Amino acid sequence: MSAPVERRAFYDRLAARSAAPLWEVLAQLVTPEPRSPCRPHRWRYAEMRELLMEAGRLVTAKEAERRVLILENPGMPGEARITTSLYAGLQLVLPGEVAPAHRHSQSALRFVLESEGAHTTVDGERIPMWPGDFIITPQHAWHDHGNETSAPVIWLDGLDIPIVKALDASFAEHWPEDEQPVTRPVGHSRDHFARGLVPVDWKRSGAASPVVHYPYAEAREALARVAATDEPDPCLGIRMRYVDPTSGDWAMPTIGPFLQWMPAGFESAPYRSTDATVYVAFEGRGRTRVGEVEFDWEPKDVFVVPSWWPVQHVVAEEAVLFGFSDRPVQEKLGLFRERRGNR
Ligand code: 1HN
Repeated sequence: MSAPVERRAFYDRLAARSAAPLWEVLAQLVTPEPRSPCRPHRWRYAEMRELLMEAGRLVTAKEAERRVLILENPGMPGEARITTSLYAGLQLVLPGEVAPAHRHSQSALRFVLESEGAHTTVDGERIPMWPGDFIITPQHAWHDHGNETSAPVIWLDGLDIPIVKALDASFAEHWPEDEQPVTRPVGHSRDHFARGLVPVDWKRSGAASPVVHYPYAEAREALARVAATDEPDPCLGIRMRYVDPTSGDWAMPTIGPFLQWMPAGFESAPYRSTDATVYVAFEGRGRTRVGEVEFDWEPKDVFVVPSWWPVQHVVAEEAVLFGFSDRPVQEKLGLFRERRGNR
């Protein structure tokens, strides 16, 4: 019997014992650098918005529980992933609708794209949603969404679904009514934790920032003021991360959100990092090259950069990008790496 045939027969006997030869797969398991099925991709907001409105005619928010179009990475179709570790979707709540209250192990972020004052309620705090607001739904926080305005509300959801799935740690439950009771005034979490003071005996209970609402008006002013004094990073412009003010750590344990300001005419130097990153072009216009792939973007377009793919932006109009990745996880595991320039 020739060696390959003998080996094949041996592998079959291994498989029958739920075993396999490492030497056949080692090179795919331990790669010299990240090799991901994730692909660079851009979703045009104008196209996605039309599809979302069509979804609005086909299914109610209540029937759907969450009326969301999942942004599926084209390299991983059917897997509800935008990167290997993260989920993203576009959610619509029409005037008069409620997305019913539930809670789960997965953490969520919302980045508001269109709203005239619709709301989400997180653990009894009703949060008014305005364009550019960043909102956290920590793990196991009760949350429902509502729209008592006359305009649709649309936001980008980012969740750590693939991380929780990889760890088989998912629990979820429904609140007995559509909406949870509002037990805290508007601004409650900001009043307690985002003004440089915290209640003296407060003890952390969850893993996320106790601040659940980061309004765009404040963030945008901070970016503008910092940009007026600081030199933009050649790769990242003025990039600032959303922080838990009580710890200085990322605002969420599994997802690292940030804003990135870049002036008109800015051409970023090549940059790569191990955290595949989802971007929303919230203000401005430009083009981004990711390896050999290039796309232009305008307000509210979403794009994704896979792990270790070199990225470069060319900014036509002063831009603010919102972004998020699994960087907090990678940092805590000692896995995060970045490389600046063309090395
Ligand atoms: C979820 O709870 C929301 O609360 C959105 O808006 C998307 C995707 C999977 C699982 C839970 C929301 C979700 C989700």
